[in-house]
Amino acid sequence: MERTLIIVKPDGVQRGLTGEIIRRFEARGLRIIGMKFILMSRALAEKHYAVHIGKPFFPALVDYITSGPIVVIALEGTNAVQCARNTIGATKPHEALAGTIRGDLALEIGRNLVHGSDSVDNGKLEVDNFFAQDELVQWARSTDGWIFEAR
Ligand code: DAT
Ligand code: MG
Repeated sequence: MERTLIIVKPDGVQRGLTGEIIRRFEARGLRIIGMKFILMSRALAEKHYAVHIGKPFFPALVDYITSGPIVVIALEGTNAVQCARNTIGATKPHEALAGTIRGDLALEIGRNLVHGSDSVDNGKLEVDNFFAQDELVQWARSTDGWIFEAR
């Protein structure tokens, strides 16, 4: 099943929005298979955001994501990557639609609360960057049949 990596960024944790953010993904129907509360090292931040190395905002991005504790969540579900991105909303909060996490709860791009993988391949890679195999739980939810249509 498709996987995506979600991060409640330091502003989400500091603002007490961790539960509200996780609630939206749970309510969407995505299945949690891993979750932990960590500080991201600069090395991991530079790996996670490697695609942005050299851009003017890169130093501030690394400072921000390493500035305090985060919650990292691995989710599984049908079209998990695109569904989670839609729940998160556009990168720039002033462009994010109302009803999305960023559209409801954020104002600025450098404080946009949450990360979600941007492709199916990156979903797999990012889950593996943040979780060891024994930190991921394979489980069947009692509600799976009401969320995933058996085919
Ligand atoms: P997203 O987080 O929506 O996947 P991204 O991968 O393009 O967006 O960029 C990662 C983060 O970097 C983004 O959440 C905020 C920051 N960022 C991206 N573009 C930026 C810009 N033009 N100015 C400032 N920060 C930016
Ligand atoms: Mg991205």
